[in-house]
Amino acid sequence: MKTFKLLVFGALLLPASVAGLRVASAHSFPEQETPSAGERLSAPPSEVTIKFDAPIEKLFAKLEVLDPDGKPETTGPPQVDPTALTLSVKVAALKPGDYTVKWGVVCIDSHHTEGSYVFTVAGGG
Ligand SMILES: [Cu+2]
Repeated sequence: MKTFKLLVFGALLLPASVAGLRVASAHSFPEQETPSAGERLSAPPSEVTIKFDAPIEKLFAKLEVLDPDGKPETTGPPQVDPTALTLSVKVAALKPGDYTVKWGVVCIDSHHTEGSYVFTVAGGG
């Protein structure tokens, strides 16, 4: 009889944890990147912007732009717009080369997502 009760308890717990996982999948992922991943620009951008598909927490938002040597090229802290969907950062005058954008955000239900991508500033001539 004791064993039967334990089995019933276990069967009740399982669907609850599966439902929990479904809720947890509502994370913030990039919807639009400017410059976009793999883009080759003829003129250097003045800022890098990522629009997310779900609101992000301002306090934990990170956005870095690294030059080919891994040196940061941002000229200020990342900004989150009032809709909490867009993260942007100003960058220095970028020389031709490949630049890595690294982002990390926490969505409003506290889940962390992060990623990186590369864009290229084309050389003159
Ligand atoms: Cu989430």
